[in-house]
Amino acid sequence: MDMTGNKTCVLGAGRSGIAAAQVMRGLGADVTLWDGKKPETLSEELIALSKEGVHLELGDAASDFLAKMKLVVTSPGIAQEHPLLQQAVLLGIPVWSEVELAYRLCRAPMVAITGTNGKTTTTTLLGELAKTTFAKVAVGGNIGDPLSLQVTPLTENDLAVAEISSFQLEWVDKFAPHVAAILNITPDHMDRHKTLEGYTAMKERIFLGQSQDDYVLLNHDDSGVRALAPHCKGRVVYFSRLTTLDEGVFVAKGQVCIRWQGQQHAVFNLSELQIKGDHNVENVLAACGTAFFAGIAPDKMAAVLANFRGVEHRIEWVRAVDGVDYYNDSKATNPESTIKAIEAFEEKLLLIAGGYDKHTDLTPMMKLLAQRNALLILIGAAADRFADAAAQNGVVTIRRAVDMAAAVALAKESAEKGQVVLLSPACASYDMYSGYEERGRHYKSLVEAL
Ligand code: UMA
Repeated sequence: MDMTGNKTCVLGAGRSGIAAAQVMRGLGADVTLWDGKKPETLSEELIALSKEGVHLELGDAASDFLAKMKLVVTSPGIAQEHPLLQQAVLLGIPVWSEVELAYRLCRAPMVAITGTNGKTTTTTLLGELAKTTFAKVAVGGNIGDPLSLQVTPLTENDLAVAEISSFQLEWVDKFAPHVAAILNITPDHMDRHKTLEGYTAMKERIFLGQSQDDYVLLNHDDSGVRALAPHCKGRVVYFSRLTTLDEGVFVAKGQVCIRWQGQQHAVFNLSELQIKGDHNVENVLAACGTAFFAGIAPDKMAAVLANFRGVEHRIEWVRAVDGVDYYNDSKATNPESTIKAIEAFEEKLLLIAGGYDKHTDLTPMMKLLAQRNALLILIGAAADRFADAAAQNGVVTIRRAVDMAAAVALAKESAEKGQVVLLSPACASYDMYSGYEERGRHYKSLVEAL
């Protein structure tokens, strides 16, 4: 794509925005990068970008700079109601999310994964499966590495594997991955999308651009996801942990099976799977299914699946201290994700939870904690609401900690041999950290120091 001289504006100078600015500058565009941060907080990276010719607009800058733009590329963290986005729409300037930019630049076929939970594990596993077949595999998107930067070097013979969030789907237009998957949908990001319907409508944009030559994998076990089938433009393929399907990806006699166009492939014996929990079986099914439709032969999958040890911050074993196992599940930023982590353990749990409050319903999670007689240690801005919900739903032992260090110290003091300490916050981290990665690494460093 030649962007020579095109006046483009990127909103947000985080990971996505910096990547979009770099990529478009490389294509010859005249890029302005805007961020709400004050000019005095300029990072080294931004100083370098400005030296490369990217114009910076920082803080509550006058928004008249937008009028001259031919294109606006926005970061996922910026809400649709943001005045600059509203202004761009009023001025008739096309607005793309950073993943729309990535899609337009990507020469390779793309596989895109979305869902409320399990995206990162499925995307990572699919990336590993793809390496058995493609010379170059780019893995990016919500997983952390901005997609636009990852896909630029790819050719038609390579594969792009993308983790896509609902935020990234807000401003898509031509985005049409060859293979898409929706893992599950439960209420999340209600502060942004307001209703489950609004959130679901955003998620289904992952397949709305597809054609009959494309594939969309839907979780048959999730009624909300299954109900999206009539909206699909590509060929619908189901995956199911619970039901044997006439066609699709499912579990039979402990084996992952792919049945498609009259042929059945026994892919992998689940007894060899190293990652915990039923939710991870669903992630494996989705990864195998998307891999199959991306052109990866079923007989190449078993060795990768057997060696896969999961991803950082996702029910990640940190260490054992005095017979107590410590796990880091910092990526659990909503109650459903925390419920899955709780269900993955049989041992008595000491759960560290709380953080930035997304106002999700806490009842099922608290009921489960009460039933499991778990000890709950609360941190962060959501602690009051979590404590109320816990008490109302019968959680007996509720403790407060001023910060993560105090929470880990309290867990150490309270845990007995054979028990498990689990950080699985059910909240975003923005009240205390820059993201769940920083939160998880801080927790791990505290556990390492015990
Ligand atoms: N900003 C403003 N005004 C605003 C909002 C943000 O100026 O109203 C600026 C901030 O000052 C900051 C920048 O925008 O400088 C941050 O942009 P961003 O929030 O979009 O963050 P990025 O660093 O670009 O990271 C984004 C994703 N972040 C979000 O969706 C919130 C990352 O997902 C993603 O890994 C990264 O792009 C690369 O693709 C993180 C995330 O929390 C992991 N995702 C949510 C989730 O998984 O639940 C959706």
